[in-house]
Amino acid sequence: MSLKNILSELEINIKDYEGKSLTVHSPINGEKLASLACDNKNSYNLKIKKSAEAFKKWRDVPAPKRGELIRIFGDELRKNKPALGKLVTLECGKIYQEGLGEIQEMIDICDFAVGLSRQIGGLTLPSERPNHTMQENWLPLGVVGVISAFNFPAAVWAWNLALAVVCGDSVIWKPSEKTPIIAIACQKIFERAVKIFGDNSAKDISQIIIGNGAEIGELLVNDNRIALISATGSTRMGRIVGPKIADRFGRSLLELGGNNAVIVTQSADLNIVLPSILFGAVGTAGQRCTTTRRVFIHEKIYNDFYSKLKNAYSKINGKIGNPLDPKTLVGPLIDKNSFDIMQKSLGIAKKAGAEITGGKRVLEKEYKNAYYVEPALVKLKKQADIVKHETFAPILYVMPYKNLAEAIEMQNDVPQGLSSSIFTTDLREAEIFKKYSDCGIANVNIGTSGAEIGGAFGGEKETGGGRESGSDSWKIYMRRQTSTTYYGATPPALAQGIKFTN
Ligand code: UN1
Repeated sequence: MSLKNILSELEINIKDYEGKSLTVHSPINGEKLASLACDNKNSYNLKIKKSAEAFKKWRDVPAPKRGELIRIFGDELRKNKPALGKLVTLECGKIYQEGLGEIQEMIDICDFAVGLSRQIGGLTLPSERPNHTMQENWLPLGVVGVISAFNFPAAVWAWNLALAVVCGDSVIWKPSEKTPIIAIACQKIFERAVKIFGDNSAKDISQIIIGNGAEIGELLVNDNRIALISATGSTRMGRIVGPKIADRFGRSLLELGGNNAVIVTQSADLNIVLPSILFGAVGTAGQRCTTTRRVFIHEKIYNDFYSKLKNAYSKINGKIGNPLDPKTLVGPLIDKNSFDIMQKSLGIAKKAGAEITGGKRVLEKEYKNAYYVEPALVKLKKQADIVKHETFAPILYVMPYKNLAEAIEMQNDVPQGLSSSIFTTDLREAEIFKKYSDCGIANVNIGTSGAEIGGAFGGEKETGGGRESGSDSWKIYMRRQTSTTYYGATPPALAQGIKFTN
C-alpha cells in the first residue's frame, strides 16, 4: 500500500506542501514518503494573521450552525475512514485496526461536538439585589494553537478542533514533524467540509503549520495572538512550553507523560486481566501516553500470574511485523532514537537487578531501516528509579505487593498521573482504589489505555493537569463572563448593602 494509492483513494494532492526542508519516512520500512516545505517566520505570521481574522467572523456564526460544519466534517471522515486509517498506519506505524480506531475517535468527537453546539450553556445565578438577574455567559476565546505528537497524529487534533470550532474559535495546528502527511490530509478533508458548508465565514478557521524542530513551536508558544495552546507530548516539552505560556498569561492545556499502572488483586478474574494488560502494554508498540507501563500483582498470585503473562508475551512475539498485515499485533517503533532509548532503559533495569524477557530488535534483515522489537517484560522485586521514568516503548515492569494500600502507594509514587486500573471482583477494593488513585483516569476491570471520547481525558502532576475531549472540557476553549442586569425603574441597590447617596 503506497502513499500514492492512499492519497488517490482520498482524492488528495499534497503537491502544494512539497519542498526540500522536511523528509518524512515510514517507520514500517524506513522508506521516504515525501519531502515537504517548512513554514518560516513570514509564512507563520501570515497564517496567524489569517487565523485571527477568521476568528472575528466565525465567532458571530450561531453555535448550532458551527455544529453543522462539524457534522459535515464527521461525514467526510466516515466516508474516508479506511484510507485515512491506512495513512495513519503508514506514517506512524500503529497497526491498521488502531489506525481505524484513531479515525473513529475523530468521528466520535465530531458527533459529541455537534450535540454540544446546541448545549453550550451558562448558569443563571440568584442576585442578592431586587430586580437583578445574574448570568454566566460562555463566549468564543480566540485563536487556539494545537501541538500534537506522532502517536496520535490525527485524533488529538480532532479532539481540539471539533470542540474549538463549535465554541467559535479558529485553530492553528502544528503536527509532529514525524507525521505531517496525515495532518495535511486531515486539513484538506476539513477544507472539503468547509466547501460543502458553503458559508464564507468558515474560511481559514483551520490551518496547519509545518515545522521541523522547535522553532515554529517556540513562535506559537510565545505568540500573544494565540489565546490557548493545547500541547501533547513529553513532560520535557511541557516543562519548556508551560512556563512560557504562563509568562504571557496565555492559557494552556497540557497533555504530557504518563506512567500508567495496573493493580491485580487476589480476587481478580484472570480471564479479564490478561487480554487487558496485553492491549495496554504492547498495543501501539507501547507508544500511547496511556500505555500500561507497570503492573503490581498480589504476592500470593505473583509467580503464577507472571508465568501466564510470560506465556502470553511469547505468543505475541509471533505477531510482530508490518502493521498493515491483519495478523500483526505489534508494529514498529517510530524510529531509531526510540529504539535506543528503550535499550538504555532496559540496561538500567538490568543493573537494578531486574529479570528481563524480550526487548530485542527483530526482523532486522527484512527491515534494515525500521525498528521492530519484542515487547519487554521486566520482573522486579520493587519499584526502582528507572520505573519512575516514562520510556515510550513496550516495556512492562512487573512487581509484587502485599496489601492494597501498599499497591496504591507504589502506583502513586511516580511523577506522572495519567491513567490507572485495578482488576478486582471486590467492590470495596474497587472503591478504595478510585478514592486514592491520584490519576486523571482510574479504571476498574479494564486497562489503562483506550479511553472513550465522552469522558474528560488528561492527568495530574507531571502529566500537566489538562483535560480534553468529553465532559465539560469544552470550557477551556471559551471565556467565561459574569453579567448582572438590572431591570428596575428606581436607582439600583449596590451589592453588599453599601449606601452611596447624597
Ligand atoms: C495519547 O496516547 O496521546 O485513551 C492519547 C487512549 C486514547 C488516547 C491516547 N483514546 O489510549
